[in-house]
Amino acid sequence: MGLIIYLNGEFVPEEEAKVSVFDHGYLYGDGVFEGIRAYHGKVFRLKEHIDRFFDSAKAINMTLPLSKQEVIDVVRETCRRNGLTDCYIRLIASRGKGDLGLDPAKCPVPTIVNIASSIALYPEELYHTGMSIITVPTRRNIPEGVNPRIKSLNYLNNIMAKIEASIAGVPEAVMLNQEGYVAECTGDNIFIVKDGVLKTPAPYLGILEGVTRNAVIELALKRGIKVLETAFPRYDLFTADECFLTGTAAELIPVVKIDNRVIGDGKPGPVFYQLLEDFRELVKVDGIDI
Ligand code: PXG
Repeated sequence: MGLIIYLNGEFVPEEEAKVSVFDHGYLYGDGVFEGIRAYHGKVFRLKEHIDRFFDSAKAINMTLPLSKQEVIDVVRETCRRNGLTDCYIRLIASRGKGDLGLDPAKCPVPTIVNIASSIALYPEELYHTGMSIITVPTRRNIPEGVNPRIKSLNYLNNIMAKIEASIAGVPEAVMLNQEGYVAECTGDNIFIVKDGVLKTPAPYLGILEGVTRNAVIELALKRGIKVLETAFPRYDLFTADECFLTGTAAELIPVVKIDNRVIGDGKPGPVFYQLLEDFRELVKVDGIDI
């Protein structure tokens, strides 16, 4: 059965959810988006996603035609209309229809779309065996260009890295920033554990400040684990006791090999298992009701 899609103030069947080929989201990747998840009838950290959505729009000088509360209600209503309680939600604001030039001033009205659909989960086995990933030559966008903190419709930087990983036969890529410090993966943030300390790249290094990342930092602090948001090179990956990734789709997923080198003892570690358990409890209670 087809989905009901929110498109510019209306809920329409997916066959009717059409956007112009003159939309600058299509012509130039000019726009922003969010990937959100609902668990058991609650949209996880919806307020944080909406805040980031509005910050992304502000950063590209786009004024959204809806208030934050209206966008929250659009997200909830899209879930309700599709009868979904556990789902993946894709909220998109593109610059809107304009002419063939790149001037956004020719696009008077942003196009707002929201999709709620079933989620493609990683196999549960991966949470026990761990992933093998590589660092790739493609560097993360420099903050002075398109700042990675903006969740923009320009994902080519990450897609290039993903292609490099796929060619090498692994599911994910570690991207370094321009200075060679570890930044993040193509759609996930990265954490390491060394001597009981949890470390993750700081936002100024040029990363998307993940909602899952921030939740994991809070959970770790609650457990009394020391957390450092800092800069580190690949050396710290290779010498880490544990490594894992965080993201809306992945939740927390362990990494046991990087560039064919074994991380720690080659198995997901105790800090990972503790935080995954805490996270899976958190999603049951921390969210806005559909
Ligand atoms: N870094 C990047 C570059 C991302 O795109 C994250 C980190 C994790 O952020 P959250 O807020 O989700 O914890 C993302 C997440 C998907 C998918 O379907 C995920 C993202 C983008 C596109 C698709 O897994 N972004």
